[in-house]
Amino acid sequence: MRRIIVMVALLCAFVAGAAETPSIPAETKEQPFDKAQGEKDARMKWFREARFGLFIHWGVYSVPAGEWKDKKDYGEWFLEQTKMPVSEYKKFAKEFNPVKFDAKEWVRIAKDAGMKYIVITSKHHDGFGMFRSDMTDWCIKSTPFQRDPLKELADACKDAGIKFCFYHSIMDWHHPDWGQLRKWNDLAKGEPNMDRYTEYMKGQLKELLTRYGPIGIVWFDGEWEKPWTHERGVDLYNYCRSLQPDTIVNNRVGKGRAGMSGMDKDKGVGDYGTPEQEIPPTGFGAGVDWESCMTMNGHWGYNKYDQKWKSTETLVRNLIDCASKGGNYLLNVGPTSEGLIPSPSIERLAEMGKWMKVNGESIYGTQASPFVKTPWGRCTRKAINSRKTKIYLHVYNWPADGKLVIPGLKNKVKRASLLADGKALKVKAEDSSISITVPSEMPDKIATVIVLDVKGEPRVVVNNP
Ligand code: H79
Repeated sequence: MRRIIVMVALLCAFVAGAAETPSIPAETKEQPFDKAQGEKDARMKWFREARFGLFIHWGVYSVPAGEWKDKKDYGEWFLEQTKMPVSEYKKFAKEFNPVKFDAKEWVRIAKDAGMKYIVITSKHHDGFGMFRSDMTDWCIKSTPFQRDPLKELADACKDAGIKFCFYHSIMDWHHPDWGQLRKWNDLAKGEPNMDRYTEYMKGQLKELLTRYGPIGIVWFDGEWEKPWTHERGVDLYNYCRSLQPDTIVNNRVGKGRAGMSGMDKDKGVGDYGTPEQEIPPTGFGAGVDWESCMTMNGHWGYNKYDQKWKSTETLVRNLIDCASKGGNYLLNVGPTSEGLIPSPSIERLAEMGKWMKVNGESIYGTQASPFVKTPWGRCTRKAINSRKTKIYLHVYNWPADGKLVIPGLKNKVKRASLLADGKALKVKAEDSSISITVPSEMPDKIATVIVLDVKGEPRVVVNNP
């Protein structure tokens, strides 16, 4: 069923003609009530409303901070890329002592940015556990730090009303039983055994899903190597939900992911699609959940040389772009080995928060744009009740003549206003378009949001120019 939905959605996306089209209309077909779908809708509710989350890539790779010998471009893939013997890599754990880590402060930074959930690496591909695990010493217990950062974050999230989630790598370069054993894993003896490995991973997941309170999402990754199979994915999905029935599991638990575009091509498992470092050219229609994860510079894990930061304008517009297509934006930070989020990240998150404080209503709990094309920017919408819809126009290109034209909208517009100050704007219905008189200066250079109050469901002429 899911496979069919995704295929149809992809076909629609293809027909709609990728690059310029911000979204395809969300089709709502009358269907008999489906119990499994109803259960999923209830479980996904917070995720669909949240729209914005913080990704945190933190591990012992933050000690070398991206540099080794004559290269300065490493991140969380340090171990695989340098091919350092695992026995040598272990020294970074001994040097990992993030005494400046302050869970409450990290959660405050996320919350003030307008984020509703935090996904942190409990274990990345190097296998190192950022929590106190009873299953292995290759975890925070072997560092001078000794504290449990995940526990501290889980508690701080609970206090702040933020959903706490973790990223857990399936691939493990350290564990001797991961089926694709690295030559430079000098500590591994004997033949790898995937059944044993799966038991180990389940043991850690049991710790994570029973000791840290309610977990919003289990965010798997590293599923693409051969030893991982569809059957193991199905089993792991069921295992996570047997421990916490309400938890959401991403599609990287299984083998269905179509590369970096992140949606299922076939044999999908998991609750939602995970585009990585890209935002899909169009949405996928109602009922297909997804979240684009992206870095703020060019790395996930901390790299002290990478100062190629995206602008606040780009970051806010990426968030809007995701929302306008019915998806979430999971924005990454890579903290240092001292336990600090880099200040350029903090500054940008604070600026995003300023925009969200004024305009958050146009993001949270919204649905994809009803328009095929919006040349002036992006659009989201929210059904207020069966008779009322709010349409949010996110304007990037301010009209030079002071008239913003919305072609193809058939509904009667009861009111148009600036979201920032609620001031009414003059609306004129023309033949097949609506024209709004706007201030001559663009009030918010990042994106100015105009709200249209319309009667009923949005009705848009398809193929509007
Ligand atoms: O944790 C961050 C990265 O370390 C991790 N995912 C984000 C969230 C990541 N792993 N790999 N990559 C990023 C890039 C890898 C891409 C490839 Fe493949 C792996 C190319 C071929 C195998 C996955 C499977 C993408 C295409 C096919």
